[in-house]
This record gives sequence, C-alpha cells and structure tokens, in this order.
Amino acid sequence: MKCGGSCSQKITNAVLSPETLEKTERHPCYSFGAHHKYSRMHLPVAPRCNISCNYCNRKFDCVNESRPGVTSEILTPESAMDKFDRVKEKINHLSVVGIAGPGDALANWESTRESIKLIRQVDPNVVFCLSTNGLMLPDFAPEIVKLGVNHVTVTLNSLDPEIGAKIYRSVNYRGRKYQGSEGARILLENQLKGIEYLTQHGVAVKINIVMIKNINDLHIPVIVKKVKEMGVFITNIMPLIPAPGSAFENYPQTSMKDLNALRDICELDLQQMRHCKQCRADAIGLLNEDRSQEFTTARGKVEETIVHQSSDAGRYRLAVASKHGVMIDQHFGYASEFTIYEGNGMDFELVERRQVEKYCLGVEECDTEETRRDKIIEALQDCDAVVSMRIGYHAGKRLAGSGIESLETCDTVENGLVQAVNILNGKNKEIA
Ligand code: CLF
Ligand code: SF4
Repeated sequence: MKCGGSCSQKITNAVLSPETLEKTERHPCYSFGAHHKYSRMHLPVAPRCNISCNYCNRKFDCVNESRPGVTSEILTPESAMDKFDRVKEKINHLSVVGIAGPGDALANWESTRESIKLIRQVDPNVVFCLSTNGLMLPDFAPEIVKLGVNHVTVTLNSLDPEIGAKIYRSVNYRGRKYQGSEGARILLENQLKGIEYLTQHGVAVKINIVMIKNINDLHIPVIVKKVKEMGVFITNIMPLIPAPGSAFENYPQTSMKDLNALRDICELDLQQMRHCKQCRADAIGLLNEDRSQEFTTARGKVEETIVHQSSDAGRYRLAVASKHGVMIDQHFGYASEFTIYEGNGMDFELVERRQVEKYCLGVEECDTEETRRDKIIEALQDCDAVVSMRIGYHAGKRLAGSGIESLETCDTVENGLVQAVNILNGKNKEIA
C-alpha cells in the first residue's frame, strides 16, 4: 500500500477502500504529495479534555496535535459552519476539515458530531479528520464510522502502563478520576480497542507519538511495530516541545537529530510522517502557510457554560477569569472582565459579565499595579470565591482578608467552578 508521496518507505498494512484512498490523496497530512496543494481547516469546537498529559498546559491548545503557546477561539457548531463557508470562498483546494482541539475531539463529542453533520450538509465532498487521545474511542468509533469520517489520528505514547504513568497525570473516565498506572491502563486499553475497530472498518488511522527523552523514546519502535500489525496507515513521531506551566516545562525539547534517527529506525516497519507542522487547533490553509488570523472572529461565538456536576451544599457566587468562558486562562491581575456564576456544585448559572475597568476611577487613580489590584478586589466584594489561572500573593491575601477564597487552576470553567464549591463547602464544614 503506497502513501502517494515521499513519506519514507511507504510501508503499511492498512486496507483502505478506493473512496478512502482517493480522499487520502487529497489529505495534506496523510499524503506528502498533497501538502503543497491541498489545504486543511481546523474547527476549534472541542475545548474540554478528559485526561491530563504532563506535557500539557491547558491554557494552550492540545499538545498532542498542536504547537504549545498558541490559543484558539472556541466555536459552536453553528459558528463553525459559518466560518467554513467564509473560508471555503477564499481558500482554493480546501479539502480537509479537521477537529483537533484545543482539547479532545471526543471529550466534546456533541459539538464535534454536530459540526460534522452541519458541514456535511453544505459540502458532501469535504474530507473529515479527527484527532483524539483515544479515551472515548470504544464509545464513539461506531458513530465515527457511520458519519463517514475516514481519517482519525490517535495519540498513543506508550504500550506500558508504567511508562504511561510517567506521561499522564490523570484520566477522567465515566465520572471517576484515575491516576498513575491505573489511569494509564484504562487509557491504553481504550486506545487499542478503538484503533482496532477503526482499522477493521476501513478508517485510515494515523498514530501520533510524542517523543520524550528518557521516558518513552526507547519504547517507540515497539509502539510502531504494534500499530503496524493493527493496520494503522502511518505514524507521526513528534518532538516534545515543553509547554510553559506544564509538568514537563523543564524537560529538554526533543532534538531534530534524535527525532530523525528514530524515524529512520521506525520507517523500516511503517511509513513515517515527516512534514507535520504541529499546527494550531484553528489552523487554516496549506500546512506550511497558516492563514488562520485572516478568519478569526472577534471573540468567536463562545458557548455559555452551564454545568451539571454532583455536590451537595450551599449556593455560592463565583467570579471566573476566562477569556471565552470555556477555559480558566486569565491571570487575576490582568483580567479586564470576570464572569460571575451562581451555583451549588450541581447547577451553575451565568449571572453577568463584570467589567473591572468601571471600578477604576481614571488613569491617575488606576495607574499602579497595586491600585488596579485593589479596584479588582473591590469589584468582586459580593463573591464567595475567585477562580483564575494565577493570582499574586498579595492579591490572594487581600481577598482572604475580605473573606473571599481564591483558587488557581488551568482547568475548564466547569471543573474550576466545581473545585471552588468543594473548597467553600469544606471551609464551611470546618467553621460549623
Ligand atoms: Fe488536522 Fe491532524 Fe487531521 Fe491533519 S493536522 S487533525 S491529521 S487535518 Fe497535520 Fe497539523 Fe501535524 Fe496534525 S500537520 S499537527 S498531523
Ligand atoms: Fe492536553 Fe488533553 Fe491534549 Fe493531553 S490530550 S495534550 S491533556 S488537551
């Protein structure tokens, strides 16, 4: 089976239908020969993630499929379809629509599926492509096949739960959080089950592997051999790019020399992708010519977040520092707006978006960091807790002095809200 371009040895056991082969020839990531001619468009409709990779800082895009350090707007399925229409008018040879984050495509399955359905209605010829960590593949692979998605990328960094335990901090599966090798084992089992289903149903599967020196680098040839046996089309060994704020931030970036040496070994077994650009979750255009900035909507049409999780105590008012209402991605001291929610841990209601500026009385009065900090604190006096990505020591102390709890997290808004309620409930129990 040939890849159609200069992807190394062109060895694969994948069995693909003529229709999938034709689509593969128009896919810039799967076919080297296509990457100078055909464009792809990513739809950033998947903000949440269900695992924690040690190389990830959630304020950035999913590192499994994207370069760290670039954030994306978040789109609803409807705004994704509008954007697709605009992009299609301006970009020639737009062949692929991919969903690659900024979290995990299958951890946001409703939005992912709806986006595919809407775009399929307006363009039946477009090639759909998904990228996932694979945790939910056994649940959704049959639907993926039914939807006619012929290209799926799974990031598989290890076949050994002990190695996986060094890469994954936690795995959230069916409402429970698993850590260490227990979490890594669940993830691995689901990845293998899902990959097998997809390859057996004619889907062209690409496996992304993040190469982390002294953790999984020596193990990667074993992964490649295994996935070849499973009928995977191609592997894409990617360098670790240490994301600031991630557990691996001080790890060395994988060198191109080491990476290419490993690819040379692995291509004896399976064809290797060598032209990956580790692009953004909202990338648009040819792989080596990103045009996403031409098409960014002002703030995106962000989803309002109303969450339903389990808890059992009082109702609180919570201020969240978030750019789009999806991730907690703002520093307390730099936020110009806080989203105020009310809830009890089970249901949260978005009450208002509160501008901080209006609490500042003019440039003279708000021109030092300290005055600005005081004004923000004043603006949030009616809240029980503030949830932000980072907060300075003095600001946290001043909030505590006003009886306001502060929580630092890089999680989703819904997880942050639940964590804040749990902290407040714990504190109130102590007082009682
Ligand atoms: Fe996007 Fe990924 Fe599909 Fe390509 S990207 S979801 S397979 S359409 Fe491509 Fe970008 Fe590399 Fe990914 S260059 S990061 S491999
Ligand atoms: Fe981050 Fe999730 Fe992607 Fe891992 S799978 S890099 S935790 S977004």
